[in-house]
Amino acid sequence: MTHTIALCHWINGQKIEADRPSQSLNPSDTRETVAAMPDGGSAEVDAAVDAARAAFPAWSEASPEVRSDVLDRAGTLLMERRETVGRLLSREEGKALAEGIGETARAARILKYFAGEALRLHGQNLPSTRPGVEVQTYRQAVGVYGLITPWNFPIAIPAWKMAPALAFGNTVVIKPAGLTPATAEALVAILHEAGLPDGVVNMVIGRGGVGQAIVDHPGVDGLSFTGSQGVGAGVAMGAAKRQARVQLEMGGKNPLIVLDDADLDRAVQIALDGSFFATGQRCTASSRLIVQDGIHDRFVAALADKVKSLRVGDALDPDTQMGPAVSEAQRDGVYGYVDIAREQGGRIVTGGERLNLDKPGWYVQPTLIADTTADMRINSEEVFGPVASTIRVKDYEEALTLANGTEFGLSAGLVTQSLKHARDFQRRSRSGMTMVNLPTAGVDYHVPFGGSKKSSYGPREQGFAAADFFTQTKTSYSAG
Ligand code: UN1
Repeated sequence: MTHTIALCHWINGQKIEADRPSQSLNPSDTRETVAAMPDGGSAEVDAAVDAARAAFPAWSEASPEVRSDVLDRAGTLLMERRETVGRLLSREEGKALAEGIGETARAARILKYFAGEALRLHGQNLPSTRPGVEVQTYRQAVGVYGLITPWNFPIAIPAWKMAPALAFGNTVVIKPAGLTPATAEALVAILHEAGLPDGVVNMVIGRGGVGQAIVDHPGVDGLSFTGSQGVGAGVAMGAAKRQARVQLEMGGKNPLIVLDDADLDRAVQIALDGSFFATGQRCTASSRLIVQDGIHDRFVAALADKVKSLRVGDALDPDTQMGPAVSEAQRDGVYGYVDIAREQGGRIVTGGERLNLDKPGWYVQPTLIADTTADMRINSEEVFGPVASTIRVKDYEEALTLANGTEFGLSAGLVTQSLKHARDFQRRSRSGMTMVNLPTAGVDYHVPFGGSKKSSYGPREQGFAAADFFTQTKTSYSAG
């Protein structure tokens, strides 16, 4: 048994004590409380926004070296502590320990990447249409950003929203997910330890009311949200009402096409990784496996073997390959979708049963469902769990049509040896990201991330695209 972490809000560089009516539990063993947390409201959000506004002038006007140094130091500290922070992440979120440590290292690298970007913010210099006049563009800090982050990447997503906001001179109010606040708090604490000035990052812990107060606050200039499509639509409406900037990353129903010419072992490994790693709780997870007729039966049989042999268990056990679902609601949602798929005619090839291990946790069986059709609910709604369904197609064109045929468009994959089909897919896939001979999930941090249709809204996140959202452009004309 490890002790329960007593969480506080962070406002103006101080830890603010409050009652702690809620807990985050260890999904691998729900007898263990990871953290006890406060339940903030609009009073804490008001104080946090005031602190962020007060900190903005000095932070945005400081040399970019000041901002760069803080991010670089925080990245170094986080990398040094990736084992302990990664362990906390896995205890609180339930992803396998190697994934928890890997995600923490990724967050550290994101901080370091944006430490460099702080110095590379650049504009353009153009001749005017009028002789003797010059036009220049600058990118400038915007103000206070409200960040609302999900539980499935409890440290990487707070890092990839906070790091560009800070690098470019903005200040922040963040609400971490209620299921994983201790992991996010570890990052906020490290930023302060690295020398972040008071008020530049403020964190208010709580439920939906905190998010709503941030969305509606007139002192928040921009909102970045990752989560469900329904909540995201509300964030966008709240932002539109008061003309705040907004960026949303929401769901996916990501297709992985496997063509007849694919290397079977490779296709199976790609599907396994994309569909089941991180317990399938990634918006980039492969959930629709669209498989050509000639390889279909061999692919389904070989993938089923691999899925069956995945070791499901306590996230902290080094032998575990797949941890539990994050919560009871999430686990029950997975069961619900498997039942619906069965009722609608899907064939459960492996998994699909309730899973009870030797300790109380939200464990689920990794599940493969064959013989599904595109119109079934299992192929149109996001499950967010370790479930993949296969759809049989006759050729590439049919596969592409199905791949594009959902309201989502985040990531799409193709396994093939055909350069012709690969190139065609890269152009005609209606998703924000395409993956050829790679899993749909697992992205780099130095390039843009985002989708089309109902997967994303607003400017792209991450990489060089992050400056589009976290700065505003000033156009300056001058004559000699
Ligand atoms: C990844 O696939 O490496 O919430 C990242 C999510 C995404 C991040 C996926 N925003 O799952």
